[in-house]
Amino acid sequence: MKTRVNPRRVRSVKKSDASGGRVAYWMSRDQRVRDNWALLFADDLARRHFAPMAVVFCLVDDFLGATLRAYDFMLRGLKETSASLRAKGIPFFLLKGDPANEIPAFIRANDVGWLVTDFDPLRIKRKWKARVASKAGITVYEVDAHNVVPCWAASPKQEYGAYTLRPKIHRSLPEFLEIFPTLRKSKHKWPGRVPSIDWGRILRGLRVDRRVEPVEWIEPGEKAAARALRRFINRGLTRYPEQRNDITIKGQSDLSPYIHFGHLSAQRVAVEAERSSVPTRALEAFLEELIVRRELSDNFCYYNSHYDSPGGFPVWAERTLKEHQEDPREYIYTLRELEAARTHDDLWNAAQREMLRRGKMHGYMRMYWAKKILEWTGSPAEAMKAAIRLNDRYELDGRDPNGYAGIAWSIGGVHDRAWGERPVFGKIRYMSYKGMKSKSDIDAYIERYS
Ligand code: FAD
Ligand code: FO1
Repeated sequence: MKTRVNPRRVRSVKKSDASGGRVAYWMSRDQRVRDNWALLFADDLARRHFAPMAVVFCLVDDFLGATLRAYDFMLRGLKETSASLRAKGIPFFLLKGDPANEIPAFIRANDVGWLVTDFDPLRIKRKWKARVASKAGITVYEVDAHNVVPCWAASPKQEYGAYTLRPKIHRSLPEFLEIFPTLRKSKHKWPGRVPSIDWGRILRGLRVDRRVEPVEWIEPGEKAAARALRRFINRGLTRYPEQRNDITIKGQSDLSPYIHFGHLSAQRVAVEAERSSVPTRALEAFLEELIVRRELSDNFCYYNSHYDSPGGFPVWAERTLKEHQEDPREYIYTLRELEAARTHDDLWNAAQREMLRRGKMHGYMRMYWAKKILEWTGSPAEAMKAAIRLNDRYELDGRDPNGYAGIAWSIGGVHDRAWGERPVFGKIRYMSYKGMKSKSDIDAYIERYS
């Protein structure tokens, strides 16, 4: 089919020779209009079949422990996206409930002949998609609109670490790190009424934990994301290598909430960064995180079904942690104590408070934060559960493959190698308070989050 989307970004989840009808893009991970390969593919498909096209989003109340903080950010972004779609003549439908029921019902009620979905390696999404595909009775496509190099094209298996995935990614960049075509105005009008959406009522009606409040420091949505990108490229990118690990300043891009919810395409970030005149060293350091590290997380979650438990650890790590399972723990904290930042370690408490208040802990602190949870709980399994629970409850960018991979790296040596053996950690890389103190002005950081 003539399409402006590289066919290697598209897979058919389900083939059916039933044809005719309309095209629907079931938007989930990539909640944006611009730079969205799934939307572009759905548009091409609709044109080829002279069919109307609509976007549908299915809202659930209980997504991986998300609280009001995450839903407020997401729904405000979706509201903007629905308005941008309307401006292109594309209707946006907001459904509520189990996608396995709501999406097939939408397909039947609206004579949908083709369904396009966006790729997501998380277990819950793959389950949703499989159940929809089995009930839909029509052709279902999956488009990787999140990664620069589609997950399945980058590698056919779980990679050991960044060092094994990097060459495969770099080899594919000339083909995939391309400029996005623009989305044209929809050609075939969707027949019938499109219900208006009362966003206030939707947010009020959500059965979510409202004790974790929205944050004020970041504005959701595509337009705010584009401004944040521009600001970072103009002012932060040049000093990224030196400053990204300095916990006392804003040396990171702060783009992860936008990338997580799909308000901003990582490929757009890479294209704009490459266009800027920043020194190569800064550009390379940034693209290593933005593309290699991030796409390594999708690789891990896609190919390792135990991405959120010790079952996903490499053999050497599982063995060493088992050997040290009975080592005495000098400190043991409950989830409640950790959540309330009530430990003996003032640096760790400050990081926990940054997560509680800001909803985005500094990247360098996240490693120390998770590793201490391994040190202060009864087992790696308990540590994983506590770290994931807190990360997915408070982080704006939580509930993301980056989080599961980051926590598995910290606690279970995923994508890392063995280090000097010590109590509790065995050969898992250790990070000490002293080491943090020697690298950063931890007093300033502690002061800010005291
Ligand atoms: P920048 O340093 O500006 O990086 C830009 C982008 O590159 C990020 O938005 C992200 O997409 C990518 N990136 C940077 N560092 C990493 C990394 N280590 N792994 C994967 N991608 C990376 N990231 C999340 O998006 N959600 C999480 O829930 C999350 N939890 C983490 C938990 C632990 C224990 C660890 C060690 C890391 C975690 N990370 C998570 C990865 C990383 O810390 C964040 O992506 C980063 O801090 C986000 O801030 P930023 O966008 O300002 O980063
Ligand atoms: N995706 C959906 O399709 N429906 C939802 O109701 C939904 C809620 C949600 C809440 C918090 C959050 O962080 C993500 C949420 N997502 C939802 C998924 C999200 O768009 C991403 O696809 C994954 O979290 C990242 O893989």
